[in-house]
Amino acid sequence: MAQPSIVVVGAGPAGVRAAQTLVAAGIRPVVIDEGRRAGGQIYRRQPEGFTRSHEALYGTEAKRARDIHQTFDAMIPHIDYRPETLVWHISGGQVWTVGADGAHRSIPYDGLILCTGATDRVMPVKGWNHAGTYSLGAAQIALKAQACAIGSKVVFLGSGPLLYLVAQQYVKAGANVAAVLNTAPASARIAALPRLAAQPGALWNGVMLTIALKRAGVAMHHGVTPIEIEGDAQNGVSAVAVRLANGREMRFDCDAVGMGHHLRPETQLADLARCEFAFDPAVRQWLPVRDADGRASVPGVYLGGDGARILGARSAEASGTLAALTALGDFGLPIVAGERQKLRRAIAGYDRFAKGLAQAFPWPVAQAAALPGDAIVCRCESISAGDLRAVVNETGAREANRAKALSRVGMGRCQGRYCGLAAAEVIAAEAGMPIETVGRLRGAAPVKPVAFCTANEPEAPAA
Ligand SMILES: Cc1cc2nc3c(=O)[nH]c(=O)nc-3n(C[C@H](O)[C@@H](O)[C@H](O)COP(=O)(O)OP(=O)(O)OC[C@H]3O[C@@H](n4cnc5c(N)ncnc54)[C@H](O)[C@@H]3O)c2cc1C
Repeated sequence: MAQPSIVVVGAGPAGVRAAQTLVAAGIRPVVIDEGRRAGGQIYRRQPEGFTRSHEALYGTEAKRARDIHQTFDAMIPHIDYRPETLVWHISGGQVWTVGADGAHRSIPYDGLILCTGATDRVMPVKGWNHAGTYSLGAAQIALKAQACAIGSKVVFLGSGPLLYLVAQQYVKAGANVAAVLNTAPASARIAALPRLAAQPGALWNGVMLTIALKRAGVAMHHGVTPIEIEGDAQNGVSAVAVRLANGREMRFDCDAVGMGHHLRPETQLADLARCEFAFDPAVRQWLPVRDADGRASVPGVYLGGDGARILGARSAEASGTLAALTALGDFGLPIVAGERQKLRRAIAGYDRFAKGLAQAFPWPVAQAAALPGDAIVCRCESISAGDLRAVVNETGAREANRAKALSRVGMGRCQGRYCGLAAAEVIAAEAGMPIETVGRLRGAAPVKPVAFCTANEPEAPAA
């Protein structure tokens, strides 16, 4: 076969390492990323002209960030790099893209390596639709990319490692953090310690974050039950009301909330590529199936990084490399013997740690069942928990896509990225069914909105 044409989607740690592996083997891959600059989420770069150092921006991860950025920059002459380009569909052996210039292209591939990363996993709270409520990731992006805080007095609410990381980044940047409110009980973190010990460095970083927040005098509570994010349409968020683990109710005044419960893989492109999915009870999510070497269930499609399973940035580098090596091997190109085995072993360690994180920061399932009827679940379409429950009870819709069709939950701009998992929990609780029987919202093209004029343009050949 002539040199295979390989497309890598995503230029985060997984995509960068996948592309680097291909380039080292003499392939010139197409690398597509929606972002203006490569780096992905954790190593998100500031726009040109901003001058904060890697150390100021990435703290303990500065060295790795610099390495990823320099590796990518050095690789640009050897790849077909398409920044600010959204892959909005995959079909017929082609990825369909729209670029910042509005141009629409379809790119055929022999091999496709999906390194699409993650988004926040969010459990709704009554009042989270008030202006000033951001996901944790968005709160971090504001700080990392633009040096802006989301408010002048911020409460962080939810669970997961990002809760503490972003709060500490805000403190370090001089922002006023009113409280860190963790829905996970302290006992969960203690029970998870044996698994978390699989990555002692990461565990230590987590401990240091908590110590830094304590030293900064930030109020921190575990095992909280959110009651409401208070506010009004005129002024936005004004406070967060919660029940503490000891049963006492408390209000924390604030003008912004950063909220999230760890992450979910960004799987819509894998879905459009017709990859098989399997339910993972540890995280209560449907994830694309991949074998130990990164192959998806569809020949020629490979999965790397958090887009397949949330295992963190270091694992993303390893699994991106592994996916590319596997693709090379499948195309009959030579690869170093033993390399894949080393990567598989490393990924197994990250996997154990990730299971520890899932145990330490459980998704607050009971919160979905207890959501008041007027609490919004789908912010894009303003669908409340009551609307969704009515559809379940009045129409018998107990499958996620059916409930979507009848209620419009997950039908807006985010295509269910932010509400899909919570909506499934609301349906499962109302119908008294196990969550896996509700299924998952199917990915649909376009995965993100594209302009009508763009979609209507005739197909143009790849540049
Ligand atoms: C908002 C956010 C902040 C995070 N911050 C941290 C942190 O500070 N520390 C930490 O340890 N972990 C953080 N994480 C976890 C983080 O995702 C890492 O585990 C790591 O970045 C994963 O690497 P990756 O290459 O798999 O994905 P990412 O780094 O997420 O890269 C995926 C890339 O794919 C691109 N992409 C996705 N879909 C498409 C599409 N349809 N078309 C074109 N391009 C697409 C995205 O633009 C992105 O650049 C964060 C996650 C999120 C969602």
